[in-house]
Amino acid sequence: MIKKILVANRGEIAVRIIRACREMGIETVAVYSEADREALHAKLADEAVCIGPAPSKESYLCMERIISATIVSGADAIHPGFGFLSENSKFAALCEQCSITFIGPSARVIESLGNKQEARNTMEAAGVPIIPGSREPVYTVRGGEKAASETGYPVIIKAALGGGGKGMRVVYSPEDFEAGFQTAQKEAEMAFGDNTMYIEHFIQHPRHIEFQILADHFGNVIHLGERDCSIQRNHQKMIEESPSLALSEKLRGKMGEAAVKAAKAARYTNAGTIEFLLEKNENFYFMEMNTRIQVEHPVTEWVTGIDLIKAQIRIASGERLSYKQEDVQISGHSIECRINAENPEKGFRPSPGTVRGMHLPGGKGIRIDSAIYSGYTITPYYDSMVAKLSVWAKNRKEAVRKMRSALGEVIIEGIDTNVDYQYAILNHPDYVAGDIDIEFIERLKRGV
Ligand code: MV4
Repeated sequence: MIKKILVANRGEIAVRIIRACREMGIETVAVYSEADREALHAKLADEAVCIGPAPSKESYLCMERIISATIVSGADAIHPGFGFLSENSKFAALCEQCSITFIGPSARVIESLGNKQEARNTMEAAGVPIIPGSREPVYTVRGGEKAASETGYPVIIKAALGGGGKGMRVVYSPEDFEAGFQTAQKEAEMAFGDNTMYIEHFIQHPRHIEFQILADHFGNVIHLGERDCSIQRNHQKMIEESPSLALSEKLRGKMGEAAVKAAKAARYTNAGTIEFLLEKNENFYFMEMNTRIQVEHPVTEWVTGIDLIKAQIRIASGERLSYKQEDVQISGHSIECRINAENPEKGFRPSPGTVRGMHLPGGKGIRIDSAIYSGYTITPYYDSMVAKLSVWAKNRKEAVRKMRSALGEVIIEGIDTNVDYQYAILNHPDYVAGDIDIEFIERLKRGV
């Protein structure tokens, strides 16, 4: 039984977790940095502990301070949210050593899936389709060239500890391999302190489709359908939806089965996400597995009716999954837009500042996940996402209309936001037709 949870995060996800705990009768402890004294999560929790100065390294990323706050406050579990320490296997291991329940998979599983090269091999062995490429880690230009020519150009060079686009280079021909490899490897060394690389064939114009899974400690694994996250720029998702227009019932079944197989092969527990690339011809490939709750989880909650944060807490408490695969019904359509404090006309430059006044939409089928309020000052220290707007309607057409209507209502004075940019996407003929892939925003920028 978990009685008290320390939320090792900030912003809207911290608020989201605190709300779930309160509904479950679980006490909450917030942690906050000196820059977050007035932050909503610190106000809403039962207790709040200051864990250090504004820079993340000295506060939200500081394991020792977070563990100390957990022990001092008498919390028996930590929910890491997303980002920060959420996929740090050392942190999960430290929790295990201190007899604190880490709400997520085991440290061992986080570490093993954090190595994307290793994860590829695990998935291939389990019969999950992977992208053609190297089976062994690659450390040298020579080794990489050999793997690339065996794989076939174009190739993508990736860092074993990468993900999210860091330490990655696309190479279209052998002449460009050496330069691409060296840049990618240098980036990997800088970002992860590790120069292990691997090579994959570069898949062009795919969709990013990810499957939500839940796995308990008794070997039960189910999937909750997919999210289409193709609308992104610079590896930052902007709009997510569920279900994806690209999946027939049959393909959903096949990919869902592969996702469950992947989770079982990894001996996964708690909530997780299997990322796939999906080609127009319906070929799909495992890309990586994320071991955290994700920003875009609300669209899955809308179409399944399942509260994913509560599910995570129940699984971590040792409860069995209360639903079987056949109990999971995907109903209607959901879309989420990320609202960021940034200026799309100035290269999406962050726009911190004080919220002078605001109005956020509401009504049937409209949900806001946010931690801003009128008078709140958005600081430049953390990421620029200030709210998530998600909607549900019985089909995609109505969900698109509802999202346009809701975006049209948003007023946030005092800072710049991407709301008008999001509105423009919701009116783009390709988006409306559901004709999207991961290059959508690139094409929009180039005006094609
Ligand atoms: C790829 C790919 C095409 N082919 N791998 C981007 C981040 C990291 N998770 C892996 N990524 C990609 N890997 C192969 N073999 C294209 C991307 C990619 C991408 C994937 C999903 C969503 C947006 C993306 C944007 C650029 C590149």
